Amino acid sequence: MNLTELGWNSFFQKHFEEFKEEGFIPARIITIQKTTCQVYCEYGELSATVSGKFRYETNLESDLPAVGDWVVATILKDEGKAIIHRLLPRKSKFSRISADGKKPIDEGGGGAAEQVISANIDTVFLVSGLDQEYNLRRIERYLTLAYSSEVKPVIVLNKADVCQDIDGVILEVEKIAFGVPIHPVSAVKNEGIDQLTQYLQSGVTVSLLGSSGVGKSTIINSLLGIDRQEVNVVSESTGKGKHTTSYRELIILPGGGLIIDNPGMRELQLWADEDIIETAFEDVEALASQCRFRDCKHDTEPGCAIREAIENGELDPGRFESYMKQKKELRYLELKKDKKKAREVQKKFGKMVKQKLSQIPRYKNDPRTKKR
Ligand SMILES: Nc1nc2c(ncn2[C@@H]2O[C@H](COP(=O)(O)OP(=O)(O)O)[C@@H](O)[C@H]2O)c(=O)[nH]1
Ligand SMILES: [Mg+2]
Ligand SMILES: [Zn+2]
Repeated sequence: MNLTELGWNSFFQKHFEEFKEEGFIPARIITIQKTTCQVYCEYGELSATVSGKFRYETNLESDLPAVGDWVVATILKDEGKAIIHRLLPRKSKFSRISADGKKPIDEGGGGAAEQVISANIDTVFLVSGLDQEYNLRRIERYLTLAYSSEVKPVIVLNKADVCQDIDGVILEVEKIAFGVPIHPVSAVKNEGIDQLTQYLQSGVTVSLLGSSGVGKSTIINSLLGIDRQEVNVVSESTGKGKHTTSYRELIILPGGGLIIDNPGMRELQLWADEDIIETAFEDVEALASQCRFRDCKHDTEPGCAIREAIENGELDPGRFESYMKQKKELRYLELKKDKKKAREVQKKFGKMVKQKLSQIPRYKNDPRTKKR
């Protein structure tokens, strides 16, 4: 397998240079299970684990490998396995708030912890279903995420076969997605899927984002032209003779191009910088700048350009609501992020103190010994 076909380029090459001499090789993460991953490298597909040192030195979940990451690895030739020693810098990434981040710090949660969903993405397909689950506000959320990741978004409206008014929907989506390409498709009927291949040139990585059930896997099957089950569900015998199923998330398409499925995505917890709202809600921000008062809450203030625009039908009240909601959400996240940072500093300091303490020789009845 050629590294360029896997998405390798001068950006990664530059960062890999310092490791080249020492017998390290670059590898790309294609799937992650609990403690092992599958990687692609010049030797093909291998299972890999993160080295103890790497894990120990990493305080943040987001600094560990995610699907799509390029890593610095060594090969254990006899075992046909790889060890991951480092993460190469990411060109782009999608993140959300990790499950751990939902609990407040004083209840043992991690404040707002970042969980990287996928890394080194060139283009993202924001997939929605045109069935009863269709929701313009959700597309807005995914767009905010795409803008904050600096990845080129493409809106894919799947299940066109069950939609009565595709043109109407497209008009509506166009209004919230300035200049973003929109493709209505039907994955089950294999209609419109060929329009998507233009984004999938060799070495280009496309990630699919969308709630579960919108048809991401079906789209991938359709692009592959074969049932993915046959291609990707690899049964591995573990030592105990138990069969586990490894789910490959980064897939190489026959025509070149790499695609990342994101299975198990439930509702989207935004992870973005607060100021991305200016890009995602350019239209609302432009109106807000015309309000009489700079700190207008767009509530009851006189001379509010936003309320005026809503009254005369220029601004969809639903979009305004989304704007206020996302703004509030990201402001809140910003506060939680700071707490998280504080905790990390504490943790690092704690580690240092522990290390120093362990260097002091133990004495009789030393509480450090007793604790064990
Ligand atoms: N009507 C219709 N159903 C679809 C289409 N694409 C997928 N589905 C159905 O939607 C359900 C969820 O599809 P799946 O690919 O598993 O969604 P995922 O969770 O996003 O991967 C399945 O029952 C599919 O058969 C489509 O184009 N039209
Ligand atoms: Mg799926
Ligand atoms: Zn206002």
